[in-house]
Amino acid sequence: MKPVIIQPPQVDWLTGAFAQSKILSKTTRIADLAGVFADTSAWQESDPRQAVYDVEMLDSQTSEGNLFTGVTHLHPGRVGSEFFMTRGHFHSRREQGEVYFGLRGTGFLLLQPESGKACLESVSPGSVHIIPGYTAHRLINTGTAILSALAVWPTIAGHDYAALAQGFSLRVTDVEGKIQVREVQNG
Ligand code: PAN
Ligand code: ZN
Repeated sequence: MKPVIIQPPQVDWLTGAFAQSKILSKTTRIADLAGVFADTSAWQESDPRQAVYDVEMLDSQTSEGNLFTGVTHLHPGRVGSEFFMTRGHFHSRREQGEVYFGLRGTGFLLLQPESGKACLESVSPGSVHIIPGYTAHRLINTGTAILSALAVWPTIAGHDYAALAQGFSLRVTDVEGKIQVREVQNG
């Protein structure tokens, strides 16, 4: 019997662009991120239609044991002095982890365990980030170009955004051209 050779999806490692497969896309704009940035008046004054990040995902089937593969393209920018970032989440199934791979741009992956101290990992092309279970995660773009990161996570993990309504405990801002990390209470 002739072996079947399948052409798998392709990703461009320099840009994170997928090719040759069915892609699901979602853009998150300033208007979608109420309560996410510390400076509420700066958020209100920002263009609500401005795209903050785009997520492109392979169309995988959700079932126990299956994995999602997606790329987040986080635009450069700030709300007030705070750098653009993803909303961030715990997985609904708290024990489920995830892996992020930095593709382009520079920034941080903010990791906040359910119990314990939050920390930042530097994201850059080639960086590998093992996100353990029970750990909320958020990307922050501290550069002037798009930050793109590839992620692989269990389809059953789910996203719990509500648990972080009070915010993460670290804020990353631009203070006169310098990156400043501040510890805060309740976001
Ligand atoms: C990522 C994130 C993506 C967007 O694919 O979902 O970066 O961030 P938010 O979901 O916090 O808006 C992931 O971590 N999936 O589990
Ligand atoms: Zn996740």
